[in-house]
Amino acid sequence: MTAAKPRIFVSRKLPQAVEERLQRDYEPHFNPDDRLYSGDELIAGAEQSDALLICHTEHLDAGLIERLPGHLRAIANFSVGVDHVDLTAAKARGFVVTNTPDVLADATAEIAMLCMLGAARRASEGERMIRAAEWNTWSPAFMVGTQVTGKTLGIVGMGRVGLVTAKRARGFDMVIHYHNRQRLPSDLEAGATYHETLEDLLPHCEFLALHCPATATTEGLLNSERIALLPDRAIVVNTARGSVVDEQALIDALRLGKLGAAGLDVYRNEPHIDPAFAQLPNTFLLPHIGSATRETRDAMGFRALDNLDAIFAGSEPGDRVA
Ligand code: 8YV
Repeated sequence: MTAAKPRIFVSRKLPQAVEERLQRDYEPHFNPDDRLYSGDELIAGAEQSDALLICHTEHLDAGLIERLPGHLRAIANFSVGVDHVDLTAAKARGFVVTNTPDVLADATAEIAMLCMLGAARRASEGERMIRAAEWNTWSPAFMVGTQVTGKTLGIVGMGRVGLVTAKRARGFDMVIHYHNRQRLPSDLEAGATYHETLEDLLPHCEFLALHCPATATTEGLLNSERIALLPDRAIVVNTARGSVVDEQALIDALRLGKLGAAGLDVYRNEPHIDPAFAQLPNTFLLPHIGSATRETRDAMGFRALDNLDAIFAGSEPGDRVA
């Protein structure tokens, strides 16, 4: 008799190749309609499963983790960010938690560059004008934005995504400054200037890109006091998490012209974001699509499955976060 395959509760619809591998190696419970499950449905799914394979749309707070069945072995995330899972609570219950680092750095850095360019060159305004058939003039003063080439870029969080963004930005002759918990070795730094504190970094940043994880330490990191330290008309880009920004402070600074523009892919309370962002002319807004390429979504799924494979083979998964 062959051993029963581990049962995996898959919370969202995943790429076809990933679901095929799940079907081959596991006993998966799929969500073909890609419905958002309630907490009760996640618990019910977990009752019938050996592991959960979830996205950042599933919020596993301490209360929910307390209700998960003791037989559950693992929570594999289809994401690099794990702020939607209370890691301390999961660890206390003995659940192995994994994420999918590395594989989304290129895709997310592309979106950081898009946000930077889109915000600086007023791409949203131009797009909307054409789509509304309102383009009826041209003059030397028309749609004048900020040049990206040669400007200083401050990167907060020089992890995998931050490093790729720095590399891409160098293609625009940008001068890189960064703040990170630790200074990088010089080969990774590649000439970038390290600042031990954010306060030291911010006055240098004509552009500021946020690439740090959402943690208790980074909650509201970009607040009004820190925005005040940026050069006037600086441009802020966030492809990390909405929670690292005090959104009201950002909106006020955009409204008052302290900041020139913002390019945002992430927000607090997604997808019900603060409507003020869409009312401001100087924002370039995307709906959390940092990792949304076919290549990357496949790679994220395979990485999550590599982690599950290791766990059910009795070995240490490569990307254990709890
Ligand atoms: C995805 C992300 O939307 O991986 C992350 O942390 O923010 C994203 O790019 C998410 O992974 C889907 O669960």
